[in-house]
Amino acid sequence: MEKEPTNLKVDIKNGIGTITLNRPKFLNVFNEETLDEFASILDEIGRNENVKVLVLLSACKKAFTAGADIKQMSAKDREGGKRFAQMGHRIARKLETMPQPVIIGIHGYTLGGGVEFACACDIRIAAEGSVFSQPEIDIGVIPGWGGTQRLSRIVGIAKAKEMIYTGKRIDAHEAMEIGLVNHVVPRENLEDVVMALAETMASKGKHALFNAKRAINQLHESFIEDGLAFEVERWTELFDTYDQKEGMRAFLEGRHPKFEDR
Ligand code: DAK
Repeated sequence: MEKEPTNLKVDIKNGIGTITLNRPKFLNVFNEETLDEFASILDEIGRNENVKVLVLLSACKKAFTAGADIKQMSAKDREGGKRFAQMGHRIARKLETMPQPVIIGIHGYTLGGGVEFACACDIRIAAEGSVFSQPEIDIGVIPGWGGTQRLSRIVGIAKAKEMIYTGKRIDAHEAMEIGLVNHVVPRENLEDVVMALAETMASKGKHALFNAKRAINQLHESFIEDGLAFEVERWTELFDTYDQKEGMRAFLEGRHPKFEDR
């Protein structure tokens, strides 16, 4: 890392990278400095051969994040606004396309850009009491970091339209009902549940894990035929790996596989 991040904490252990948003005084809102830090850390983790799973958490008691920094945004002209939108877009795209699956552990307010980043992650786990909304309509804009596209795909067009057109808040249970989050857990268990899931995923073979993410994402990237063809290619590629042979052999021998990431 060129410069130590000031608004985020990073930890890498046992194949799991953890990024913790750490601007609690400002409800973890994303200003340009935080977006820049986030982007470089994601680039580094994406390249890190030792990280199999990425986890996102928040060190702010009250919020995962209150979204983009409205103060900073309000001072922007058209060009500045565009640059701000592009910075957020790049981060969401990095989360979505980096090789490692990303698990996000959410508590408290997760608003605007926070929901948009969450939608770019692979698995969302929410604590009881979490509050979600796309409130941009209330500040005269629309979700600008991919929310119109990704939220609609995840919860369906009708629910996404209702959230985006009204800016209404939903709680963790409604978020679960509409498919926005995978699980709702007590606040005090959030980090443990997220880390246990990350450990389970990190115990799998890296190539299979990464190819599964690429193949599933491809469904969103193109028409279904292309997705299926892409899945076949990813599947075929795995037959060149040791882990595929070990995995199938172990199954036939009735034992647990010992994956070696090759
Ligand atoms: N930006 C800047 N400051 C914020 C903030 C935000 N998003 N949210 C909260 N704060 C600040 C408050 O102004 C307050 O500052 P001080 O007065 O202490 O200086 C401090 O954080 C604590 O907030 P509150 O006093 O309001 O605390 P409460 O517990 O009463 O309420 C709240 C917490 C999160 C419910 C409330 O603060 C709130 O509703 N905040 C606004 C949340 C929001 O609207 N978020 C969405 C942001 S928009 C685009 C690019 C990007 C976007 C869209 C378009 N293009 C260029 C196309 C993206 C947008 C967003 O994410």
